[in-house]
Amino acid sequence: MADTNQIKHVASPLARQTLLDSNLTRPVAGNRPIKLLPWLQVIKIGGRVIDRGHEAILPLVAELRGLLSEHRLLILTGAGIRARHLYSVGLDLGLPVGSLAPLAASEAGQNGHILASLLAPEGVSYIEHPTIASQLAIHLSAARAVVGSAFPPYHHHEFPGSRIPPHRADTGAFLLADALGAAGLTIVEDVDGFYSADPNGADGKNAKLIKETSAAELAKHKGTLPFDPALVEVMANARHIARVQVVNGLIPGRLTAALRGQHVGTIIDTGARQA
Ligand code: GWN
Ligand code: ATP
Repeated sequence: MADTNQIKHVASPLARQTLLDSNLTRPVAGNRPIKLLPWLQVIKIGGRVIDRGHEAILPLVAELRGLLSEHRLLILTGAGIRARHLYSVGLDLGLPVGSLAPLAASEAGQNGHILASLLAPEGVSYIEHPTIASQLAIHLSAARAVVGSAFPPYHHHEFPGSRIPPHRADTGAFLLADALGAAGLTIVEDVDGFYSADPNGADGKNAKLIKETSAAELAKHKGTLPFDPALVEVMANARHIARVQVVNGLIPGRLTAALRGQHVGTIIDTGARQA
């Protein structure tokens, strides 16, 4: 019975804390997490790029193929136009946000399956969410890159603050890149970067490309963004990813240049600080 006593009295600096008081938990939980895959480059491909079909997809696939000798990649895909359609049908039927989240996520997954099929000759496969969660390293030991869904698998746990799932592909890609301590995250869009206003909107002609910004500035931006607003909130609490570059995936060479450290789109400074 002495053993049972030992287990009951296992020493832990948090054993007597509530976990709710950050002043008490900080000495134990306030340090920086380790980087799990510090050599990994994460690329989020916008669903709207894939929606354009072969004219946009094939040059991008050729570019990704060319990057494989330089980088080890986690390529994550967004949901695009099919998710917009899904939201409109689902909202019309009154579906709750927790039902819409997995339905939209499945569209992101489909785009990933499409991209992975085209990269299959290079040894690239689509890997499932549970595989990303627990077997990413072994898959990246077997191949230079893998493809997955950028959507976070929140399902019925999606936050009920709005009717459209707030945590979508950009947020999911950032959460993963930051959690893995990746070398970088590049977001591939169908526009040159973040503009003062939607370049495809009514006042598009007057929109100006903003080449450098920060999560704090984006949080104050009044108009629309080319990514989920939740991404900005998550960036403010980043632990590793200090900068994200948003680039145009319709212009060959931009993604390659970004991964070589060149400034070819909008660079966003996140809230990540060296501890
Ligand atoms: O189905 O394309 O993973 O990688 O959020 O869950 O809705 O699932 O509910 O491993 O677990 O549709 O079936 O689908 O996109 O998410 O996957 O083909 O349980 O490989 O079965 O966390 O792919 O899918 O949609 O990503 O984003 O079977 Mo799909 Mo997605 Mo596949 Mo995944 Mo969700 Mo699984 Mo999951 Mo569900
Ligand atoms: P998914 O999230 O499904 O992957 P995506 O990222 O490819 O989709 P959107 O989320 O629609 O696509 O974001 C890209 C679009 O955002 C652009 O086509 C552009 O019209 C629009 N946009 C809105 N506001 C801005 C802005 N301030 N600057 C640049 N683009 C903007």
